[in-house]
Amino acid sequence: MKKLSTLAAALLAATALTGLPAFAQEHEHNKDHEHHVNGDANEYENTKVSGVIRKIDLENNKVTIKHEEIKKYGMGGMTMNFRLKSPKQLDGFQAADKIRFIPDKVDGGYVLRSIEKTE
Ligand SMILES: [Cu+2]
Repeated sequence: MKKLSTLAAALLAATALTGLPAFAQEHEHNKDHEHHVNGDANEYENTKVSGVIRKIDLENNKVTIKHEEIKKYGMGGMTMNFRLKSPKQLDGFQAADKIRFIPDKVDGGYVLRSIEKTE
């Protein structure tokens, strides 16, 4: 009990020092501020992303692509893996091909929705 009252006293002292406005401000937080509606159309949903195929791994159903910025996911340029919907997606493709593709996020992973060669 002694500890508690000491703590309470300390809190009171702190409150007295900082004053109440700190509390008030915190509760004035704007309730309506930016609520994002789920399923809101992402303006980059169908944007094609440029990249270069680094490695094709059909056994594991994935492809490594060095890609430019992916605005849909706020992702900068990097090299990363994408899961294939089907190994056939990469028929006629090989490492070092310059491509344009559309990624999708499925179950926390990235999937290659579509892919085409550039030039
Ligand atoms: Cu990435």
